[in-house]
Order: sequence, then structure tokens, then C-alpha cells
Amino acid sequence: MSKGRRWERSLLPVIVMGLMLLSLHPRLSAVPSTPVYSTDFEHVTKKDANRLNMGIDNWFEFGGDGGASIWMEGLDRNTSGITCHSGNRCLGMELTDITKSRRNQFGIYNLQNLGITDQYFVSEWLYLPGDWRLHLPMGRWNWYELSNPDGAAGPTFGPYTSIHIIQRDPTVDVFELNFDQVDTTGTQTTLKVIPNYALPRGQWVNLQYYVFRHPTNGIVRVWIDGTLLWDGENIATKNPSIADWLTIPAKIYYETSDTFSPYRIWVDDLEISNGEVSTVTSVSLSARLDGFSSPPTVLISGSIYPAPGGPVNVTLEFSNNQGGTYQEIAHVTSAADGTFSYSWKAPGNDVFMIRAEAQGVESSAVSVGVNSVPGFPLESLLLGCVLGLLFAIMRRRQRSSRSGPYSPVDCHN
Ligand SMILES: [Ca+2]
Repeated sequence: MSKGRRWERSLLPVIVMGLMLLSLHPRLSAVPSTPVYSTDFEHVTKKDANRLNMGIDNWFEFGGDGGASIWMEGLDRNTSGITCHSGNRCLGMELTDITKSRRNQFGIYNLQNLGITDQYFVSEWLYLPGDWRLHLPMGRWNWYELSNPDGAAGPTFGPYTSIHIIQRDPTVDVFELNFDQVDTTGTQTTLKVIPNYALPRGQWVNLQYYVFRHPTNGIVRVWIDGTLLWDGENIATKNPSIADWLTIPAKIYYETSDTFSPYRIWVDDLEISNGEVSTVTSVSLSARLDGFSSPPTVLISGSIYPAPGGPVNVTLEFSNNQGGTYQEIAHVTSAADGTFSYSWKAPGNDVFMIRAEAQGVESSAVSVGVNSVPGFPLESLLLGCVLGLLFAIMRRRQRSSRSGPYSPVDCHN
């Protein structure tokens, strides 16, 4: 073997290392993002009694004056015992007088303005109070409507799908989850029943749904806390005669003649995507200090489970007060296999707790100690090596194509 080929082969690991390092760089690994809207409600305010300043068209339908209201928890109110899912603010919805209104529904309209046509995915966190229960014997109205994943936005408002909670005996703490559809004539059909459903109350719950809009072959899938509970296919999700449509991520709907009780629900961390997004059940994270970089760089990497099959938004945060409060590092997007990475220039010497969040699911926090030490820009050095080497190889191959195979003399040119 010639010296020329040994020279190339000895530097091959450097090339591979350099390319691997470059592939980890966030500016070079950016991928298209499927999510088209998200809010943690931290900067959302009430626009009026029926709308929020949240950047997209929304409307709260109460079905009667003075019987229902909305508020920004953490801004308009601080309800005892309520901690928002993220940050300090979330949306609160309530019925205040169910003789006037049995409805408080949070509708989002004109999703086509976000580039959505016939597919969308909604992820959000909901909170039902710990003492939440229904109050009537089983009858026509002993059910509670939690959400309408899809619906026509004009008379007769069909077809639409509903997520219903049923309590067949109000003296027994057992619930049933029903997935129903109302067709264009107003007829309701129960498409799936989950009896003895362990309804989560007094805790935040991740509700996610996917809708493919089609007059006959539509799809609606619903997950709660990452578990696919309903996989509905070949159902009507689009009314060809009504152009406008909406989705209702959260809703209170219950019997009007019931004795009043404070039916409240809270909403936080809403994200809308323009296609189906696999649901996140857990997030793993690791972080280590790159001792050769200056200023100190923390190499953060992690993975979303299960593999989402497409990009998912991931928020990275740090705390330098032993986990008390967190500040944002960056928003990154995962690869289709769920992996994500980021190189973070730490804001000084300290012990940092770092965590990642995707679709409202948080990783465990990991700890990294940063000590600023004199170093050298390894990344730049490797990039220089790689480019220089590639240039040299190209030149040698041009020469060899003119003058034949390498000779030992070539190495000393
Ligand atoms: Ca929030």
C-alpha cells in the first residue's frame, strides 16, 4: 500500500468524527415542523367575555347569558388548590348557573388559516377537580361532554364526534367513557364504550386527538395520557354542505335541572398540528460538558418514546437554583426516530439542572456542573481538518487521474 493511501486512511476517523459532530449541530439538523400552533397560555388574556387573545380564532359558546364564564387562572383568579400544568397561567372554564346555561364550550375556528386542510392533531392538558362527579340517576342527561374533536360550524352542526363521561349510578364512583357521533340529522350513535373507566380527577390529564375530515371515510383517534382509547375509521367527519368547521378541545355540557355544583375544567399547553403526530409517553435526557469548548458548552441529547415518526417540538429548560425555577434554553424538534440534541452555551460556572418537555411530558432533570477552563474550539478545528483534508484528497485524485496511481513521491509534494 502506498503512503498516500495510509495517509488518507489514518485521517478517516477524524473525518467521521468531524461529520458526526457537525451532524449534532442544531443549525444543521433543523427539520420541518408539523406543529402549526401552540400556547402554554402564559401570555394569553381575555379579549372579551367569549374570546381569548391567543393568536387564533376562538369563541366560547355559553348557550345562555350569565350562566357560564371563562378566566385566565393566575391572572384573573388564583383558585385555591389549582396549579397550572405549565408556568403560572392556564384557562379556566365554569358553569356558574346551570339554570341559565348548561354549556361552556371552547371552540377553535378557521384552522385553515394555519395551513390545515383535512387533517389535524390536538394535544392539550385538562384538569377536572378532585371532587368532580355527576349527580343524576342514569337517564338521558346523566352524561358530561368533555370535547368535540370535530364538528361542522353551522346548522345542523352535524356531523360531530363527542367524548362523553357517563356515571350510571351517581352513588357509585364508577365512570364510563363513550365515543359518540351525531350525524347531519341530529341522530346520535355510540361508536365505542369503555366501561369502568378510571377517570383521572384532581390531576392534569393529556387529551390528544387526531381527525381526518372526510364525508364518509373520516378518522378520529383519541388518546388519554398516551393511551389510544378510540381508533374510529370510516366515519363521517365532514359535512359537504357546510364549509365552516371547528374543533372543541374542551367543553362542559350537563343537565340543566340538576342541583348546581361548580362544574369547572382547566386547560393548559394546547398544541395543534397539521397531521397525525404520534403521542409521547416518556422523554429521556442526558447532558454532558464538552470540556474542549470555550465558552463551556453542554451537549444535550435525548429521545422521545415512542418514536413519533415525524418532528415533535421539544422545549429544553435549565435551573441553576437546584430545581426551584426553570428558564428556557431552546425549542428544538425531534427527528422521526424521536431523538433530539442541542449544544448549549452555559451562562457561566454553576451546577445546572436540565430537563426536556415534549407534548407536556417532562423528562427527569439531569445535573451538569460547568467549570470554565481554557480550551480551544474543537468544532472549528475539526471542521478545518475535514475541509482541508477533503480539498487535499480532491487535488490528489485530480493529479492521479492525470498521472496514474499514487506513488510514495506524491506524499512529499
Ligand atoms: Ca401554562
